[in-house]
Parts: sequence; C-alpha cells; structure tokens
Amino acid sequence: AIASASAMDAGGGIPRIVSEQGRHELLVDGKPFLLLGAQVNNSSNWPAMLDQVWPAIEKIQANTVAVPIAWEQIEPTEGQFDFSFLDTLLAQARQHRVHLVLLWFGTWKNTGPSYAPSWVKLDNRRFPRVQTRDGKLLDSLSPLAGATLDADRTAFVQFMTHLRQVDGARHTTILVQVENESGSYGTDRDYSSAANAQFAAQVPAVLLQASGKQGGSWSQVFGNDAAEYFEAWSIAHFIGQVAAAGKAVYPVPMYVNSALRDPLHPGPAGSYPSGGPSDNVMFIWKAAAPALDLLAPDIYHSDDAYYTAVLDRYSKSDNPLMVAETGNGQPYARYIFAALGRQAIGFMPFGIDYTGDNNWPLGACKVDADALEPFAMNYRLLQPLGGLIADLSYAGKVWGASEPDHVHRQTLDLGAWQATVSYGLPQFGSGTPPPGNTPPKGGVLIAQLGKDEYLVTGYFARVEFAPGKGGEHRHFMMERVEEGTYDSQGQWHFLRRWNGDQTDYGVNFSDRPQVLHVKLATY
Ligand code: N0T
Repeated sequence: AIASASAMDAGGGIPRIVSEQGRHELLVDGKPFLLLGAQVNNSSNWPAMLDQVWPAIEKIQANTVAVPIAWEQIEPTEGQFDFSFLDTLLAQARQHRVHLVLLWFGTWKNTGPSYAPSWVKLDNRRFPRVQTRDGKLLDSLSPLAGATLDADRTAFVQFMTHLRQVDGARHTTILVQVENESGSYGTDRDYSSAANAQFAAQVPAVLLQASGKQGGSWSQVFGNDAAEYFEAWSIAHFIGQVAAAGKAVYPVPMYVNSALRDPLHPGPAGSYPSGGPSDNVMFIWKAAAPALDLLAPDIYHSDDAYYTAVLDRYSKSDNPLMVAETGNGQPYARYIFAALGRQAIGFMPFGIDYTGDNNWPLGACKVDADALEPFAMNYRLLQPLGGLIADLSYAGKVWGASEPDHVHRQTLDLGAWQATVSYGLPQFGSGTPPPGNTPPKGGVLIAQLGKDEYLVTGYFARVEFAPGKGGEHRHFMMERVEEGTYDSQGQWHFLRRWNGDQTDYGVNFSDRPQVLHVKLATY
C-alpha cells in the first residue's frame, strides 16, 4: 500500500516565520525552532561529494545544512529538468536527521551568472549583462531583462514544484535562499539604454509610499542615492517575483543574503555589490519584494564593532535576524551569543565539509575537526535549549554577549536586574580586572524563565548579577543556582546546586557545556 500524504505528514504545516510586536520566530512542524546551521562549500552540491559533507556536519552537530541547488545543474538544457541531486540530498539529510536550507544559485551568485546554464550565460543578446556608465560589460546579468526573469523564474518554479512533491509532507527543507549575494561590483547601476530609460521614468508609487517621498524621477526623488536605489529596486523586484512565483507553488520561508557594505565605513556603491540587500537599502527590498521573509547578512569580518553593528542593522521589527553565512574560523564562533541576544532565528558558518576546499582568509585555512570544535561546542550546548530559546526570544526575554576584541567586561540590562559579564578571569577570587581571553572566545546567553529567575549559560566567562536601575541600594544575593540539563522534550533535569566557591565570585563558565537556572533576590 502507498502511504497517503497525510500519514507521511510531519504535522504542524509548512515551515513558517511568525512575527508579533516586532519580534520573530521560526516554526518547523508547528514548533519553535532555533536554526543551528552549517553551509557546505560551493562545489559540494554533487552526489559524489556528500560522503565528505556528513562527517563535518556530525562533528559540528548542526541541526540544519545549507546546500546549493544550481540552475546549471537542474536545467542544463532549456526546458529539461533534472532533480536527481535534490532527491539524493533529501534522502541523505533525512538519514542524518538534519533539516535543509536550499540555496537557489541562479541569475546571481556573488553578483555573477556562473551558476546559470551555458545557454543563459553565453547568450548575451537574450540575457544581457549590466553595462557601466562608459559602456563596459560587467559579468552580472541585468535585472531589467524580462527574458532573464522569465527563464530564472521558470526554473525556480520547477524546482519548488518538485520540492513540494518530494518534501511537502516531510518538511526536511525549512528555508529557501533565492539567488546568492546579488548586486553588481564596479558600478552603482546598470547603464544600458533600457536601464537609462527606466531610470528617467517615475519612481514606483509603492516605493514613494515606503520612503514617504513626493513623486518624480529617480534623481529628483533620491538625489545622490538615486543610482544605487534604482539598482536595488530593480534587483529586488526581479528576485521578489522569482520568490513570489515559487511561493505560489510551495510557500516555505524565503530569504536573500547580502555581501555586506561596511556598516561603519561604507565606501561607494559598487565597491560592495550595488543593488544587493545592503543595510542602507533594506527598505527598498521590503517594498519591492514582499514575498521575501527576511534579508540576511553574510558576515566575514570578525572585528567585534563591525560584527555587532551588522547584527543590529539586520535585526529589525520588520526583519528577523538570521546570520546566513559567517566565517568558519575560531574568531567567529563566539558571535552566536551576540546574535541570539539580538533575536536571531539562526546562525550558519560557511564552508562546513571535509572536501578540502576552504575560503581562507575569510574562514579557517584547514577545515578539520579541530577547526570545527568551537562551533561544535556551541551547538552541543544550545541544541537542547533551541526550542526554549526561540520561544523566549519571541517573547523578548533573551540577552546575549560575545567577547569583544579589546574590552573585557560588558553589562547586560535585564530590566529588574543587570548582568556583568567578564572575560579571562579565573573561577576563584575577585578584585583583579578581567584580562580577556587570548584569543577572545567567551560568550554568554541569558533567558528569563520567570520572575527573578533566569537561564544562564555560556563559555569562558564570568557572570555577576546585581539589581537593575532603581534597586541599587538593595542587598543582593543569588538565592539559588541549579545546574541541570534539558532533554529532547525540553524537560529540565536537576543535576546539582552550585554554591560556595562556585557562586562566591559570580558564576564562572569554562569549556564545559553547563546550563544554570539562577534565582535572584535581595534582602
Ligand atoms: C560568500 C562566500 C561564498 C573580508 C565566500 C563572500 C558564498 C558567498 N561570499 O566564500 O562564495 O557563496 O555567499 C564574499 C566576501 C567578500 C570579501 C569580504 C572581505
């Protein structure tokens, strides 16, 4: 007998992102889900490579793996589709009990069409490229070419149709990324004659409304920003239509990723991919591409000021934060705590497999078990707490801190209480200023469980509590500190109480995956 679709259904409906009061949550099979992910290298999207993927995924203990699905791979000849890799990938992901994020490498892959089939990327007449101001051809397809949109959208719809058929009842796939790092390097916009004509025309009403501007041409409305805003609108409109057509078939959450502009010292558009979802044009993407659930950063600078500024820019009431890519080197691992403290629904280091490929200096120069251990530690600690953290985050009750490069003490304002986080101190004794860890690697996560009661966890850090604003005059104590574990049902199991040397100098986290319930009080 053939199992009916409903008998196979994992329940809870298609994965989705819900938002309320400017906060967000990812639901998988109806349950809150914290995406602890890993993205494979670009060329690991072939069946023969998967044997070198799974050991790395097991090592890092990711619950989700992001893998490219390339246009050239599914439609090598126009109109003829081949989903054999997707089928193999789904079967193996299920065997390994992980979810998938599928990355649609189509018109844009790091701004270029390298993943488009030859019949696309060799036919510049049918699928024109972006032109610079002085007529130079860039290796980036124009977002204004209707033929390109049609071809990409057709392929994407075939992909989503197949995905619904093979995964619609199982929900192994929880997110789809539409294109990869769109935009163009080396120009602020397309200067082809088609583009120039549209640039001289009126700014679309939806965008005027979103930006609170009076009508006019792009230059009239947006002045010096006009070229970049026009390009962002054009690309977002293209990708938004691809996403919408895919969602009409199978509405899993969809997102785009950004090759960032420096949040603190942005150069001119074109030094970063102009028109991509950089932080300054997020409002344009929101208006032009409502089918996208979120815009996500790819963070390859480990400097803490840069990293946390990016997290702030992409964590918004209208944009759930998800770190779509980050370096797989040691300095990046700790930032999962800062990301979760800013309501992240997911975190994915890039280049996680044992193919021998690496992207040094963006990530580790050798991707092996030792390199992955800092990420594995985090996932080991956080995986059992995932659903709880996702839920408490949705209620606005999660705080996080990652060790900065040169500052060794931070405070977190929890409202009624404040937490001071120090790095590099021994477990025992007080009075010395924290020297920081060498290299920086500390992180702390705090979640409110009830009145005066908090879940506290982390690595390589000391946490000390005190009354919050207005309560400074009161005598403080930790009434009770329990260490325990969460089982797969989210049930808390008491292990022991911490007291004496283990609480006299705050609570001190080492390299052990320890989870505390801390009850705070005054007398
Ligand atoms: C990323 C990845 C992959 C510090 C790089 C980052 C991935 C793509 N691109 O390994 O190619 O598919 O999304 C671009 C970073 C630019 C340089 C940052 C300077």
